[in-house]
Amino acid sequence: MLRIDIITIFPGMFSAVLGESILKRAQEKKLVDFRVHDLREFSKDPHRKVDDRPFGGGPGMVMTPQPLVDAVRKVRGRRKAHVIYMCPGGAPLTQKRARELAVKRNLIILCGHYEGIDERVREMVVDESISIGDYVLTGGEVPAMVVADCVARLVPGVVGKGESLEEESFEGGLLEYPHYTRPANFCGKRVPPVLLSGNHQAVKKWRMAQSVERTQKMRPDLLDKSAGCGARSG
Ligand code: 9WO
Repeated sequence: MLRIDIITIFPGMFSAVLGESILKRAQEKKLVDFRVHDLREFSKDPHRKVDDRPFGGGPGMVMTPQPLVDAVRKVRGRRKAHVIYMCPGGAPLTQKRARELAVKRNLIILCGHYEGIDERVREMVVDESISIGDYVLTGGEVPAMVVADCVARLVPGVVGKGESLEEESFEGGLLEYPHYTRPANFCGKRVPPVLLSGNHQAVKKWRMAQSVERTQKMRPDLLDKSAGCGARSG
């Protein structure tokens, strides 16, 4: 079972995301074990401080190394764990990287705040920094939820039919085709007739063409990549 530990100064932020829907069911089915830890519990400061002023001056505060390093060491225990720091300057999160993370047994995700973390935390306990995009948020918690979600859903059994996983965007290097369901005519907008034809070959061909067209329009960069490994859509 994949265990994901999240170390944060705002543990309450995770209750809704991990307590609903697929991620909740994944825990009930004992497929994934999420554990959220309050960083302040690991501070040796009498006031449970986890930040201090930056050496060399400058604005804001920096997260002190002791609580973070001790939290990782305590949470990790004797387990072999991969420690991730959520940071705009990290390696971009991709579906490929999510797949690689999903086969690990233990992930520990650190959520930063203020101006960031003391550099010695990276040197001592962080294995990898990951970014979910080129923008700066108020903290690492939302990015940590994104990583937890996209990794957990790849654990076998978490998402219903294995089939739907394979057809997901990015898996085959193409964007997903358009989806339609009842009613066949909604506000005068009709479902493409091929989808009502019962001709599975024709449907598959139409969907592939739609995926390629959408990818060309929205994400031509994916086509360059997938051209190298044989593009396939869902
Ligand atoms: C902020 C930042 C800005 C530009 C280049 C590198 C940077 N690193 C950080 C940083 O570590 N910020 C800390 C975590 C403190 C401020 C809130 N934090 C944060 C993480 N904001 N946004 C992210 C984040 C993480 C992953 N993907 C996108 C954004």
